[in-house]
Amino acid sequence: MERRVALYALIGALLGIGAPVGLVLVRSVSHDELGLYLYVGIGTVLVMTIFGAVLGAKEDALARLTWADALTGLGNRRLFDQRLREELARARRRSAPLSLMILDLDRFKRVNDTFGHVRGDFVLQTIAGVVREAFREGDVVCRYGGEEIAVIAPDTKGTEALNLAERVRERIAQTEIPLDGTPWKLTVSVGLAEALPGETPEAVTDRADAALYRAKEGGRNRTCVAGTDTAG
Ligand code: GH3
Ligand code: MG
Ligand code: MG
Repeated sequence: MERRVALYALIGALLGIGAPVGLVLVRSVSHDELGLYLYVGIGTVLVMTIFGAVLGAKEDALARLTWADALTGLGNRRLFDQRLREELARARRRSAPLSLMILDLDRFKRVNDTFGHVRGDFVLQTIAGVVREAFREGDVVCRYGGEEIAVIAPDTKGTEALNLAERVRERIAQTEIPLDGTPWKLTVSVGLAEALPGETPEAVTDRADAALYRAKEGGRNRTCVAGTDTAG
């Protein structure tokens, strides 16, 4: 048995044993029915509630770890895959628009090569913070790959998403990140696709990716919007 399973089973067993033992103790000091009801009614319920809350809090913490990217605190790839599937299905049911953006840091390898991976990580965390701040609560911001961030924007048409993407791109370009005392600026390229009716997660991701590729080819620090054909 796993150690934690054994530990919590033991705590449960001790609490279980404690209940009748407590009952005997209560009985030995008082034969009053009220004392008995108070013991069972309040004592047992309180102990079970606290035990349940402790387990629930631990499960919450684990769930956060399961869905979060350890470095940036954004959603991880697993969350992205799941939410894209769910949000596309929801958009289809409600005939609502949905946009997907993939942001890729430009020439990020240079940061690592110049300042080392630890500073590179710091840059990634900073940019992740800027992106998260720029989007609404209902938008899903995830670390898609190494230095790529994907944003699912439900109920958002491509034209509206283009404004959002441009706003965040400009904000990043203006952000000064202190590296070894020198303010460092970097840019991102963005690929954007509005989901087509009934489109699969893979297909819309492919189109956003192709648009991102065009943004890179076109000189970086720009947003490209996917066409409606599969070539992006
Ligand atoms: P481009 O403009 O074409 O995107 O150039 P780039 O240098 O950003 O692209 P490339 O794919 O050549 O390099 C991506 C770099 O991102 C290489 C890799 O070391 C770095 N990277 C990926 N994940 C992490 C990470 O978690 N931490 C750090 N420090 N670097 C990372
Ligand atoms: Mg890059
Ligand atoms: Mg990349």
